[in-house]
Amino acid sequence: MSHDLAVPPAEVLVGLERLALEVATEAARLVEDRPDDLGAVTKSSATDVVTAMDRASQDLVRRRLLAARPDDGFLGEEDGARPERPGGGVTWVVDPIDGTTNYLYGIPLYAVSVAAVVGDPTRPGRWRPVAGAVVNPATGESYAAHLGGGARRTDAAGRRVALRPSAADDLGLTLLGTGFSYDAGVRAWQARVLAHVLPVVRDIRRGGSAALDLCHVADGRLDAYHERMLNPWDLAAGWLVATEAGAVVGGSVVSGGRSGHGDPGPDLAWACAPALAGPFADLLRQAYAVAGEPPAPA
Ligand code: LIP
Repeated sequence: MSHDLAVPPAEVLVGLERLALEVATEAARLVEDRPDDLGAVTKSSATDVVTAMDRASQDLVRRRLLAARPDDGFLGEEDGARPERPGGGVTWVVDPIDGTTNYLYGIPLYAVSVAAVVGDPTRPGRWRPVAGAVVNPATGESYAAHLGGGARRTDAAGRRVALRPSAADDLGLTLLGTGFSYDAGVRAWQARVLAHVLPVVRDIRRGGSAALDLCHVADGRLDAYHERMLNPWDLAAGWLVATEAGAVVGGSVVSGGRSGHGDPGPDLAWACAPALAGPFADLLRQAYAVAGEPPAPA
């Protein structure tokens, strides 16, 4: 993977967003044409599932992206990683179906997430998204953004809106998204964090797709979101959509004293309406302190 954080020029970013949206939309159509037998098998645990459609979606996305930009790098959830070649410029970070459990159960909250990033997405804090798209095949809604270009949502009827996060400024009225690990030990720790946070906020929503949760902070359907143990492909495109919409996106809150909020990563990814940033980061810091040292996944 590249270590270069140089951002391509604006006209290239516009093209990267267009390509991400086009390919994610094509993969979403494939995913929605679901077979009777999804060919589901398990990965890191009995509940961590991958289906034949995850793999088919990733194969399509990888093939179309590298046909269009043969020197770019690729990092997908379902294997197939390839480093960027000289002259490539970006690495594509792809979750072919984010929210696979929802897809398996037929719950319409899953998405194809495609992001172009600079830097090395395998090294937390050493990369950033510069263009991306998140497409929900079940609703036909798509989210897209590029660095410095704002964020947009287009519905199934083709109506497009510019995205803004909510105006929420009171934790007690905050609708908070979150998610939980496939690892039971990590979930037990996450339950301790939730026990601290839940009485403070309005309510929580566990949507099941980090990419859509981040997009829902961008469009105001959630006031805030946090989750631990996310992979780069879960968060890359949603991170950019939320940031470009004007939400605040951050990472680990336990290493206090650092300026700013840091980058989202496996330790912690969070996003919120701008007026909530200070109190929400403090709440997470307190909750993590109360929950104690998080366990490594088994
Ligand atoms: C999912 C994430 C979600 C998390 C789930 C799962 P996947 O990704 O998007 O936020 O809570 O446990 O990791 O596995 O469906 O691509």
